[in-house]
Amino acid sequence: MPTARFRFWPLSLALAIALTGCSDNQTDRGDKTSEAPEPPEYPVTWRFALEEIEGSVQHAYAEALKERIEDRSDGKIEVDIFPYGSLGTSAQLTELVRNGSVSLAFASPGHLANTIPEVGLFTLHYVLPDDPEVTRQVLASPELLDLFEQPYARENMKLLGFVPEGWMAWTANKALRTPEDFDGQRIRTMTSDMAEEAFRAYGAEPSQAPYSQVYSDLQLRKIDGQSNPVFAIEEMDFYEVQSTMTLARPAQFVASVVSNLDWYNALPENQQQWLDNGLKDVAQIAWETQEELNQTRLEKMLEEGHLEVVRLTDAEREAFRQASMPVRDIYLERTGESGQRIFEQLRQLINDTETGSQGSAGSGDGD
Ligand code: 6CS
Repeated sequence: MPTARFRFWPLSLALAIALTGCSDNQTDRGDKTSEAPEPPEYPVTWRFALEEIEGSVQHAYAEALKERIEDRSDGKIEVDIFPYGSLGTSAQLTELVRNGSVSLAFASPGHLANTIPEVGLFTLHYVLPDDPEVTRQVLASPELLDLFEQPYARENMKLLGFVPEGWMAWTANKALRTPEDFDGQRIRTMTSDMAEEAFRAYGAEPSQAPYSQVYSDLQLRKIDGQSNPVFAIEEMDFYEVQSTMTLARPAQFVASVVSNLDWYNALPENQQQWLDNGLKDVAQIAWETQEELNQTRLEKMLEEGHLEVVRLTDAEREAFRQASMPVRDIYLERTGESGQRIFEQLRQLINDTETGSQGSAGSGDGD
């Protein structure tokens, strides 16, 4: 167990935070009895809950956002970062943001898709393009955020941005070169039904588990494999208890940054701007960070020699792409018109972006 880097104290802190309520935020919009709102008492603290530990892509993003917001607000806003292990599992973090106990949180679609079925889109394989520059542009586009605004708002969350964290890689105790290689493999997925479907389509026996449980389940052989970006496989030490990592580039790991919707809407204008501008500032930094972390940690694992790395050929990937097609129908059945609209518009957005960025960078394995 990666105890040196990861400790899990879900109940105590989560409870303390739930009891003390959300950040010490302003009342200037909520006080309906006074005509001129009281200026907020500064500094105001915003709590930011992460699904990943220190040193991760989410942590680098949160640190960069904290710096920008604290700078832009001249210290009037303080951002407190809670790395994974200090508050709870992804599902618990989503609850904390929905009930207003934390201001900001990461919420990965793989965990969120039971609550917001539309985000199950990001668990589908071979939907996002191969070209990393196109992917970056699509995920950063305001049009994509608009598509998901309502589904998040329905659950009292404000979608603030999508953060790509790199290609998903599969680890197991054998190479996974063909869909048949998945036959009977017990593969851990994130905690939504949609996340399981991608692997069921290959003949695997998927099961859901929180991130914090994956290492011990692999070590105890309760599961045979799992899927995560390379940087995470290294930092969560999964490579210690798996023999082989297969690079099939099936999907980007995409996280979303969210806040409580009422909290966001009640922010004074200047605070909303500090937040919105801070988010814009960090989008590019996040992209560069994930590229760097995925590359350097791949090199580190290769150097340590624990793990065999298998890169699939285009023909091998094509077999997985074919096998993954029925999962799109499952997504469309579960999301109805709303999912259909989002799926079609995403494809349109990809086409438009590809047309507009012909001649951009190559496949950028980074995986
Ligand atoms: O596999 C998971 O559950 C997690 N993986 C990453 C890289 N980030 C957060 C998520 O919870």
